[in-house]
Amino acid sequence: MGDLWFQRGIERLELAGPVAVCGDIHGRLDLLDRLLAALPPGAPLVHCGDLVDRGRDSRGVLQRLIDVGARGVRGNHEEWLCEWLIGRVHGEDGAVIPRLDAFGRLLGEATLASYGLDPRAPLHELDAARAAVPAAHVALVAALPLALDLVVDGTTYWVIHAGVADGLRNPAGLVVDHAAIPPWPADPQAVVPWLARHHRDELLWTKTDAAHQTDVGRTVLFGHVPGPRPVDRGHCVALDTGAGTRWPHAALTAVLLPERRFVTVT
Ligand SMILES: [Mn+2]
Repeated sequence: MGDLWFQRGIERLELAGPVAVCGDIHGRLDLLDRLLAALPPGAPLVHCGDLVDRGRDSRGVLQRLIDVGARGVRGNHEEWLCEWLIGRVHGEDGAVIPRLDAFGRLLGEATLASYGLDPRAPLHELDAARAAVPAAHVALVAALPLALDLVVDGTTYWVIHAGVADGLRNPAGLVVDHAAIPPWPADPQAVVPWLARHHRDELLWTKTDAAHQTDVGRTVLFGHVPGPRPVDRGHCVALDTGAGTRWPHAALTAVLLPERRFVTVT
């Protein structure tokens, strides 16, 4: 695998409806199973990434997604898992850094526990324990693209974990006007491929809700920013309803395409 997964960009996926596209799952196998039971029989499942961490059963979620043949994209939480699996959790100076301290215990802790590993074990022990992750799970995570060019019954959508923010963010988190960043593509349909090539972190990390998503000429289905309910604004659909958060109303939501009907389970 090596560098390959850092270069993985866009995949095209053509399906017949109904197709379900779900938001962040974050280890909530219970919600995933409830959602699968609530979907039209045989409807393919596509996910927006952030499959692991936070909830109790990251391992179970990955296995279920394999079992049902789900497709989807990489979330920022899979990014960490990828880096650990190939021994790339390094600091700026190249030294291996304690992943939990460095990432505020958000990335990896619950995932490691679901594989029977002690997230507080010394780093060398954890690194030696990578074999606890089944090869099929490694393959699933490694194969996740940054964006899915999804076609359902002839209509095209983008599936992107963080969506497409209405401006690139500088390191301080401030919006930089698109026009100030040449060569921002003039053709809206070229924006996502351009971001995947030049600013991939925008598609994985930038936190913007549905009110701050740019129009790239087709509907963008995204997760990453939990909200109390899914939002369909036409050019974008926000699907993260808090699975894996401690909210009392934490829910998992999918939108059924092409009719754009939401299915939410709690
Ligand atoms: Mn998330």
